[in-house]
Amino acid sequence: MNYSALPQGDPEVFRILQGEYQREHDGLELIPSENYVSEAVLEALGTLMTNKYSEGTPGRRYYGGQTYTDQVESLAIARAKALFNADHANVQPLSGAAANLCVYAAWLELGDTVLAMDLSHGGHLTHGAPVTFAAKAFKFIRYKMKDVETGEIDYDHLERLALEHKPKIILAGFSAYPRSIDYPRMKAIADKVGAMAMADMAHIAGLIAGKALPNPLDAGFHVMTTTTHKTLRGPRGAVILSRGTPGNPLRAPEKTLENLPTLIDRAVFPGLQGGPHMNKVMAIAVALKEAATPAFRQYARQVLANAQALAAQLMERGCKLVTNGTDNHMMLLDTMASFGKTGQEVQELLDAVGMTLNKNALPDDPLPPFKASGVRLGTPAATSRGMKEPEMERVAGWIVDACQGRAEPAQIAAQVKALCNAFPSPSGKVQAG
Ligand code: DSN
Repeated sequence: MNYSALPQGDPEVFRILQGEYQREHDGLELIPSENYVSEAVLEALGTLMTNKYSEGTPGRRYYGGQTYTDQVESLAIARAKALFNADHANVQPLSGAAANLCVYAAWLELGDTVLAMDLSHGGHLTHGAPVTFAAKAFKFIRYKMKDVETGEIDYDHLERLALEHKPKIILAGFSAYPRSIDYPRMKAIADKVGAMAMADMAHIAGLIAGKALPNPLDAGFHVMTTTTHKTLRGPRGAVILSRGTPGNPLRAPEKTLENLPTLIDRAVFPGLQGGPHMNKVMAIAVALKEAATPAFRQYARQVLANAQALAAQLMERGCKLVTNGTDNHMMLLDTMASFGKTGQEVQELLDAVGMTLNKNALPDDPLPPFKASGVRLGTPAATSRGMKEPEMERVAGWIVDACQGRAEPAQIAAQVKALCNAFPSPSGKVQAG
């Protein structure tokens, strides 16, 4: 994009933007939750829609002047519903954490129980980690993998926990789990104990939209939350999708599964948020249109193919992956077992040669999270640049060479930069002029 007002108005900020552009242009992004938005999404995000307050929902706002906010939010809602086969979508949550809290607030009373994946087995902080406010407000019970060598969730134990604790929500979802989830089995357990079935699909929403992975809503889940900026390739934001009958959010409905859409709308506003960010809603609408194209389906398939290739190449070079592979876009590399180095050490080593990933606790990790015994890496961003299996083979080689000290860091860094420059980011350039 060409910038004219910013370089003149605030050269200090523009220099920082140029620095980030260069970092993204020259570096290989392997953090599995990051991606690149298109220039169309970027343009929508940087519009004057940011000027407008629009508390409420389309057609039922508290302030005047809502002709165009209503149009754009209605468009985003319709696109989200069509893409994910949902009865209702709320596109206002400011982030994934806010979206999850809104669902808890919509359905639970203080002290109610949620059954969710253990943080150290791949669950997310917002699924009840003790440091969160949600963990003070609600009671979280945790399920785990049965066997970390296969990654299969222990569904029998999950069912026993559900029967014992009678949770109000059974939550499927993760931020560091490389395997598939048996949604029909989890939904059947939720039905058995009268729980709401909720899926947090933040990491794989783009792969669901691209029909490369199954949709929990098709398996009967009642609610699905997702961020919009990971595999979905939109701006930073979130969407709550649900089954049920959307009603008038100005009236408090009975707490029934049928009323979930209205309960969720009321939990978002006025329950937990104020005015939505309409420039972001506009950018989400653009990203959802892109995600409905055949090209995006091809992208989703290639993300998985690249992850398979990267995992296979790493294991061929002697690396230990948690669960010995992946079914999705990410993998967890056991850096202690593979290189005798902590996750933090490997993160820093690879940062120095232009490859970005994140240290990550492994299942029941004895090390503290700031050191960790592994790293988490994935293929969504590299695939957005057009990289395919041959590039994944080179990436695996550089990771192992850098961690084993088999090549000069400067030499690896030069190769990483040359590869990245040959596959430009879809977010375009940052230029003054
Ligand atoms: N920070 C996101 C991730 O990396 O998985 C989730 O919050």
